Amino acid sequence: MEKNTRLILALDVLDSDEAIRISEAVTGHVDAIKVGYPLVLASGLQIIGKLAEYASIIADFKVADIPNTNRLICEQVFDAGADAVIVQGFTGHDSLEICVDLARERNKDIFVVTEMSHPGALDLMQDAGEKIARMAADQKASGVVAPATRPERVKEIRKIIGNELAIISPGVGAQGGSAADTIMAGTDWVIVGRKIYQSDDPAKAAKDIVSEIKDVL
Ligand code: O7E
Repeated sequence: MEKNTRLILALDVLDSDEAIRISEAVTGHVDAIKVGYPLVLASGLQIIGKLAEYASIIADFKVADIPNTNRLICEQVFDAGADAVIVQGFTGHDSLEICVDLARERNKDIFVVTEMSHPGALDLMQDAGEKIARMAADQKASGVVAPATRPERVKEIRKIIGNELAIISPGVGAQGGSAADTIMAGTDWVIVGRKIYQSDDPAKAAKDIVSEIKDVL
C-alpha cells in the first residue's frame, strides 16, 4: 500500500452499486479501501475484485481462529484479490504466524488488531494490547491496528513496535477521534467510514480529511 494520502476508507455500505460509486468518487483521495463483513455478506466476496480497480483492498475479517482455519480464510481472501487481511492478535502466536507466512509467500500484508476503538475495548482488550503489539512485531507482520479514539495508546503502541511496522487507526469522525491528533500520535494511516460514505459528497469529505492530515505533517 503506497503512503500518499494516509487515508483508508472503511466502506461499510450494503449495496454493491453504491460501493462502486463511492469508490470511484474517492479514487486518488484514499490509499486503500477497507471492506468487511457488512459489504461482503450483502454483496458477495467478488466485490473485492471489483473494488480493487479503484484502490488497494484491505479485507477486514478480523480473522480469529485456529491456525488451519485462519490459513483457509486468508487463502480465500487473497485469491479474491485483497492486498491485505486484518487478523485478530488475541488468538495467539501460532494463529497469527500462519497468516503472516502466507502473506509473505504471496507478497501481501497482514495487519493485527491490538486494542479496538470502542469503549468496550477497555473491558478486556486493552490489557492484552501491548502484548499483541509485541507479538506482531516479533512475527514481522506488516502492521497493527490501534485506536484513533485514544491517541495516547497509539503513541504507546508505536514505542513497542518501532518504525518497521505500520499503524492503521480507525475511530476518526463518527467515533469521535481526530485525524490530525492520530497522525501526530504516530499512526501511518487513519481509517474513516461513516464520515465519508454517509456524506452527500464523499470525495469532498475525503479531501477535507486529507488536507487536515497534510496540515500536521
Ligand atoms: O466509525 P466509522 O464509520 O468511521 O468506521 C470505522 C471502521 O473501522 C468500521 O469498519 C469498524 O468496523 C472498523 N474498526 C473500528 O471502528 N474500530 C476498531 O478498533 C477496529 C476496526 C477495524 O476496522 O479493524 C480493522 C482495521
